[in-house]
Amino acid sequence: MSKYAIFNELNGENVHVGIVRARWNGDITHNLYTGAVATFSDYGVPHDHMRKREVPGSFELPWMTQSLINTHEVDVVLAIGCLIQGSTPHFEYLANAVSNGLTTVSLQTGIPVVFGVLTCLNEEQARERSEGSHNHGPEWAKTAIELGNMQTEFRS
Ligand code: RBF
Repeated sequence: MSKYAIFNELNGENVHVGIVRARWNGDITHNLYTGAVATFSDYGVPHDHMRKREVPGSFELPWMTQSLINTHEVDVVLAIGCLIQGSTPHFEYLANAVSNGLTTVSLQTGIPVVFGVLTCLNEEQARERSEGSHNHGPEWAKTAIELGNMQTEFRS
């Protein structure tokens, strides 16, 4: 039995997606991002339906997500970041702010937001979740396609 979501057939050709990547822990978020973009393409999301943005760190993800939504050019946003616990409580503050921020943006705008933020105790955990067949980027992209299609149905 898989603990991960099973996806039914996905077709991304009508989905407009925003993809926001935080540059902190940049090797990790780069892998997550490239895995996600490749999967969007594999499932038919045209390149000109992808709005790509970068921000310095995860704390900035909610604001950029909201800004993309305000353009009315996206049906769904995938926000990608990687928080790695340090020796201060900063990690908890950031993780709370980012998860609450993305939830608030999604519920206040009515546009689905995919939580593509790894919260890891160390770099090894982050690598495990962003490399090879364990890369979470592709799975988040599939989630975004499913939700983007639902969103366009609600609108029509
Ligand atoms: N941003 C991340 O995306 N991941 C992190 O692990 C991370 N750790 C941080 C630790 C400290 C002590 C500070 C000051 C910032 C960190 N940030 C991290 C950056 C944060 O998300 C944001 O970009 C900056 O605080 C500027 O608003």
